[in-house]
Amino acid sequence: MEYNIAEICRGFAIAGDFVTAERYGTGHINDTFKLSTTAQTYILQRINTSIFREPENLMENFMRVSNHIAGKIQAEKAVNPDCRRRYLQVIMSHKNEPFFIDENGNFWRCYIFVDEARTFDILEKSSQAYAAAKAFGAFQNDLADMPGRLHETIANFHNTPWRFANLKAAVAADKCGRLKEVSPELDYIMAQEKEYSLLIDELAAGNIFERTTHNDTKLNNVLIDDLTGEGICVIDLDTVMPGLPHYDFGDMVRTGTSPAAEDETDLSKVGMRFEMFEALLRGYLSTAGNFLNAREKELLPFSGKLITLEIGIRFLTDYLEGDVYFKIHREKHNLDRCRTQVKLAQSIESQFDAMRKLNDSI
Ligand code: ADP
Ligand code: GN1
Ligand code: MG
Repeated sequence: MEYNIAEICRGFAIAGDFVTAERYGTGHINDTFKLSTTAQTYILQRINTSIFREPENLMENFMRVSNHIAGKIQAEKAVNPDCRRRYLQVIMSHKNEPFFIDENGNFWRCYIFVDEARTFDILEKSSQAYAAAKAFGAFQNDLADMPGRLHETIANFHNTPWRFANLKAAVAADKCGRLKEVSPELDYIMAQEKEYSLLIDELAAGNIFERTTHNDTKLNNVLIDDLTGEGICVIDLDTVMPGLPHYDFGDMVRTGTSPAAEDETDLSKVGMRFEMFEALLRGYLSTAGNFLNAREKELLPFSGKLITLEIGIRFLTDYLEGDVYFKIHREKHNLDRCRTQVKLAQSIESQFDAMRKLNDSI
């Protein structure tokens, strides 16, 4: 669907006059535009409200998180002169709300485009992995003292047993007659069942703790500074809510260690690069290491396999249900995505002893 962006811009207190807007990024859920006016560049996003059912609550979370982080960053002004690039600066609507609802009921938000920085769908070097993981660890650390509990923007988001139960329901229904195509992937996923409740059981047993986490730490959700190579700004705050640190570390391993795209069809290219895992672990522990307890730290390598399989389960469920959740751009797109996740989980499994040893040595 196309939108009248020039008209939508008029809802926000932006600087200058509308010049252009182009679709931007590779996200699977929202619609993102890079917007230029005569004065400034912005990101304008339409929130997918069939997935995020309570967008006002989501934006309330967003403002609490970005204000909390902004407070910390501004306190460091002397050491960080370009602090305005380090957090998302939301543009208010003319009704002084952090969103604008257009005449068709679409829910929009707008923030300043952080220039001279980029995101990577595939990491090129281990220094980027270190920088990105350090930034996500700092994000968790910064939010550790934020008062109150955030809204859960999507219930059960990282509840792996629940995701697995949904997959089994989709298998039983086989609504689109696709089950026959997915046997190898499904067999592997079924065989790992005993692992799916491990983190949730550890939480229930009081060995690990709920914290405020990002929950979608795809490596393309952190902006890497062009000049310094530093992870300058954590973005995509839709799922920041109560969670486990492992959900974030696990998703970094899922998206930061393979040299292939999430939807690569040549599976021989997919696998975990150990040097990337090491850089992620060292970068993450450099900022998150001080608040994790021994058991939380011990479970980090496991989280890489778990979250990779969890997202694989979600792609497969969506494929069986007829591609109703993730945006697809070709036939079997969700199946291709599921296949890379299964291949990556197998690669992680085969290197697991070395991952654990490295983690124990840090
Ligand atoms: P999605 O939910 O669709 O993944 P994101 O919020 O991650 O949406 O935005 C999509 C892409 O837009 C990001 O991967 C990043 O490249 C770019 N982007 C988002 N926010 C900014 C920003 N404030 N400054 C510069 N680029 C941004
Ligand atoms: C979605 O919006 P995006 O593309 O950053 C999804 C994540 C998945 C990811 C898989 C709200 O993230 O949970 O891990 O796709 N976001 C939501 O690439 O479901
Ligand atoms: Mg994103």
